[in-house]
Amino acid sequence: MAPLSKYGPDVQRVSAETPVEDIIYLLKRDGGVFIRGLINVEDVDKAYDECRHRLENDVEWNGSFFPKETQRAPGLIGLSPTYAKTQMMNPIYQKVCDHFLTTRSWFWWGNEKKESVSKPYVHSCVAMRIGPGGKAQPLHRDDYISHNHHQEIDSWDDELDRNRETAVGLFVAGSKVTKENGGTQFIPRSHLWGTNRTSPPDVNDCIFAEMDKGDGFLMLASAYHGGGNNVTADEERMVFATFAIRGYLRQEENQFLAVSQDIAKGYDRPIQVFMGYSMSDPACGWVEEMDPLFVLHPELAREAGPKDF
Ligand SMILES: O=C(O)CCC(=O)C(=O)O
Ligand SMILES: [Fe+2]
Repeated sequence: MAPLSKYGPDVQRVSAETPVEDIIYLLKRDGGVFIRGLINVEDVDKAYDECRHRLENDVEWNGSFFPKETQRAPGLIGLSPTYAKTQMMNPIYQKVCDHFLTTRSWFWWGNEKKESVSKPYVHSCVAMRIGPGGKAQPLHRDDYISHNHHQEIDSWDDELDRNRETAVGLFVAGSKVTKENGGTQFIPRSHLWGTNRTSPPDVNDCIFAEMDKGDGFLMLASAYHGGGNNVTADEERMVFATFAIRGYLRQEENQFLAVSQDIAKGYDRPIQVFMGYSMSDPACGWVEEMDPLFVLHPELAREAGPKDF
């Protein structure tokens, strides 16, 4: 990975017009990058309206991962078509996920050498609103969910690290997000750390994901981070969080149960595929030995019919 000298050493804030290659470079270097104005403010407001009822009727979390002041709205695909279309399917996010999370492997099939390509799909989609007084989350790596175990590295190597990440996150600001109202705490370059470090992640090493409404923060799931402290008297910090994962790993949020088939049927094909109504090649995800897309589109059964993987 050749360094791009136009970028200073800090975690960068780039515009949505930045070439995606640069964004990928910055993620490999720093583990996270801010994209200013990633999502139209009107679309963010609409997505907020579509999930507000769920947020406001949330059940208090029992444990330390979320403070009682944080209200969540999981299952965003079922709640907010605007979120699904404008955030989860955002073209920059999709390209970044394709880059980090597509798995290519070859294997013998008798005498034949076969290659399989498994594409990423959605892992979880949750809106999180931290209310006044909410305490910071423990710093964590989101890929602990997938038992990802890391070797310590000095810098990213395109060949050696092609399968390093299991998931990629996108946080979109649904309100102004500041250090004071609970902006995500994030340790730059901690995606390079080994799992077996003997000291815990230190909040003094964090930067804060301060954003205007509609800005995005892309983050590799191996980077240490956590929701921040909301020390304000009256501000709510609203963020939409999307994660995508390699196609052969289990989704964090089970989209087949979280989103009704009727709602899934109403979405267009790329969203259905990204939700998991698709095969992870060569052979994960089938139903009746067929591509699961046929469940939403029975007319595809003949075309999808049982065949070699
Ligand atoms: O609320 C945030 O800023 C981060 C949330 C988070 O890291 C998580 O829920 O895993
Ligand atoms: Fe997290």
